[in-house]
This record gives sequence, structure tokens and C-alpha cells, in this order.
Amino acid sequence: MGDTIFGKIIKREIPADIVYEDDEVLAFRDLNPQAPVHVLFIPKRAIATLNDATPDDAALLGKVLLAAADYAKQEGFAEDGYRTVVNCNTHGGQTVYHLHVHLLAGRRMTWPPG
Ligand code: IU
Repeated sequence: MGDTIFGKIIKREIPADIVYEDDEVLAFRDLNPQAPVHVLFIPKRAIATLNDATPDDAALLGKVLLAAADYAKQEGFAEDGYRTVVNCNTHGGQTVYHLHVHLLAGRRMTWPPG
């Protein structure tokens, strides 16, 4: 599960506002939301960064992404739209080294990102 803060959330060692869970994926609200909806989707099996993903992780990464899309549909903002983001390493703005997909919704996003 890794030894990041997200690993501790998976193990329920620290609290989080969990909105979705299955055997392989966990999703919880970001503590510092950047949009009205800001949820992080993570694989329970830790992968540090997207650079560390291998072909063996393809199905798991697909499940993480599909869980985000299913959540958007279930919560009713899929049609208006949303943004998914995976930050990688320093220039990508990654701060927690347990790969995660940000799901941002509830407002119109701008492009390019900062
Ligand atoms: P990043 O892509 O690694 O920068 O995203 C990490 C996110 O994790 C960031 O949006 C933080 O607000 C969020 N987060 C959190 O929700 N709970 C925590 O305990 C910590 C970070 I540390």
C-alpha cells in the first residue's frame, strides 16, 4: 500500500471523506479542493508515479479512470463535464507519491492549466 499519506488513508490510519471504494480502488475528497467537486481516485496497490506504471498496471489504471467516470455519471455532472488530472513529478506538480487521478468538477475549467 506504500507509506504515503494515501497508504495511511487506505489502511484507515488517518481519516478521509471516502466517496467510493472497491477491492482495487479508493476515492476520497481532496482536503484542499480546487473546484466544487474535487475527488482523488487511487489504486489501492501503490504506484509512485505514472512513470513507474508498467503494462501489468494497465488494467488497474483503467479501473481507476473508469471509477472516476462512473462517479461523475452517478453524481450527475458527467454531461456538463469535468477534468481528470494525473500530476507526475516536480514539473507536473505532484506532491504525494502514490499515483492518483484528480477529478475536478462543478465549474468551468480553464486551459492551459497553471
Ligand atoms: P498532487 O497531484 O500530488 O499534487 O495531489 C495531491 C493532492 O492530495 C492535493 O490536491 C492535496 O490537497 C491532496 N491531499 C489530501 O487530500 N489529503 C492529504 O492528507 C494530503 C494531500 I498530504
